Amino acid sequence: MTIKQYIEPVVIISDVHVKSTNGWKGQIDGLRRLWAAAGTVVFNGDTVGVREASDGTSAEKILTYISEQCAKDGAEAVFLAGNSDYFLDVAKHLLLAEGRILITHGDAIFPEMSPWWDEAHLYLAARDSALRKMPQELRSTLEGQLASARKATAELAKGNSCENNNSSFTGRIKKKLQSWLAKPRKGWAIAQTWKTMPSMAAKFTAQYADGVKFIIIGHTHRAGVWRVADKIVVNTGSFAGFGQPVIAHFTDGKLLVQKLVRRQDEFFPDKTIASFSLL
Ligand SMILES: [Mn+2]
Repeated sequence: MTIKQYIEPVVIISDVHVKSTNGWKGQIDGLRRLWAAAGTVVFNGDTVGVREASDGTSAEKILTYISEQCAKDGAEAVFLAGNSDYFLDVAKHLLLAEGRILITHGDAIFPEMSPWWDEAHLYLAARDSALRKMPQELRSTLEGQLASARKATAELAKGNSCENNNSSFTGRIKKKLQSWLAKPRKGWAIAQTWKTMPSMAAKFTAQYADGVKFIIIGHTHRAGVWRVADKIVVNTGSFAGFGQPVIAHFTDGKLLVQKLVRRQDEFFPDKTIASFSLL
């Protein structure tokens, strides 16, 4: 496998979830301090959640704007696909440090993608079918697993957009009611997912990328660093809502995880909460 040389320091963030409303440029500008000293910024999935913002700007154009802001600050932006922006024509993972660090959004580590989700069972079936259609030797590889996750997400999105177009007013009310009723169950499912996420990430790494020591993900919107057996799991969290994201920072054989502070609409790197030497 060939690994591209990325200019260090490499900064990794996830789940920016750029707003689809007018404030999207300001939101991106508020992140510039995060890559001020970086050579490369990896946006580890769910950077955008919609194909088009309300002002008509496409997801691809929003990414171009992000790339331009990074370039102004001397950093190259690298985008990976998450489950919300599965449609982007970009990779779903990246290996750093001679393959010892795996960066991927994290939806693929759960067979159901988002176990708290109402349609988890549909996704599970779609993922299963995508895997069954794959040549056997590909199924148990990292690439095969990630491809099946992306395929299942795309399958489901296709189904949902038909449903939305045809849904009646009473149908929509019914759906809303159902989602309110499901709230306590959902809260429990999210808490369960947060609990199992480190072990699921470590298991996924051991199964499909065993040479990897560090797996850096996002997706569950809960930031943190965990050691599970011989793997280190880093979750960089999310910028959506009241999320408390962190950044991972790789340079000179050292991996740091840094807290961020938010002042109004701007994020600034703060205390280092974990540091690892890969040398
Ligand atoms: Mn996600």
